[in-house]
Amino acid sequence: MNTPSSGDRPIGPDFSEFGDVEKVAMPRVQQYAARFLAQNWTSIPHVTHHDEAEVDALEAFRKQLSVSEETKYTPLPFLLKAVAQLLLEFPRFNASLDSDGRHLLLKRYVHIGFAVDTPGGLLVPVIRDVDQKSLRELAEESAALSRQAREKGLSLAQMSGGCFTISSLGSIGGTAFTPIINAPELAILGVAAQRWRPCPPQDGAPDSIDWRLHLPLSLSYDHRAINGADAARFTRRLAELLARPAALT
Ligand code: CAO
Repeated sequence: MNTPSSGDRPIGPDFSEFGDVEKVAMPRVQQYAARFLAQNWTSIPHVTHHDEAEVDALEAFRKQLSVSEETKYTPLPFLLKAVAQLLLEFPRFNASLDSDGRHLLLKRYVHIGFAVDTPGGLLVPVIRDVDQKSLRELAEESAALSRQAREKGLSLAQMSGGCFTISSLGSIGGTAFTPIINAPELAILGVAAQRWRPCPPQDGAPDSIDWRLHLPLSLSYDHRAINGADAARFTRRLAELLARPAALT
């Protein structure tokens, strides 16, 4: 039962008036993330732009690669590879706001973080120089970092220096969400679960339907530095790159 003592001031209602309550400690990672997320959510003017990519070819290609090679390919390494290319094409997404409020600091390196759901809370390992790594290297490094995050945790150095973050909830589900920007980064890509949708046939044949696989994309950006048109161009180009997966190796 939660009975506040002197010095233990409740910040909300005393729920014990309504029934039994158990007080449990939040894991340290969660406590740290809570402070960081609250600060970012309240200090950054977020907008989330939603789009989707057709990924039939990507799905077939990654399954074929997973069979022919020993490495397992999920959509994540393809996203890392495509986003790395986009960060070079759209330098504003690979930047931070200068503290003087009048400049952008454009980064000449491409380090990308990705959110990992661990029993203790959310961790974000950063893969360095993603633009210089092969698809296979990215598949292996992201799998190794996810495993380490869940089993042993990560050092601060492994979670520092990111330019952009990817948060993929695709293996769990959902249609879209609003990821919170990982400051001092300016944007974060949320990915939900891919799903088959009926579409008009590409050859225009009447009375027929094509089923195509769609990957939902949710791009949150800092509106102080990035405009909606930039975000729409970014996700459209991402969809183009994901539609030609063989070029992403
Ligand atoms: N749609 C459908 N299936 C997907 C998918 C998507 N968008 N993305 C991945 N999958 C599939 C994978 O292909 C794999 O299936 P197969 O074994 O059949 O190939 C399965 O889901 C499991 O994938 P995974 O989770 O092991 O690997 P991953 O590379 O897709 O993701 C990681 C790794 C670390 C991103 C993920 O495990 C994770 O922790 N996600 C949660 C991140 C999170 O909590 N974000 C929220 C932050 S905001 O609060």
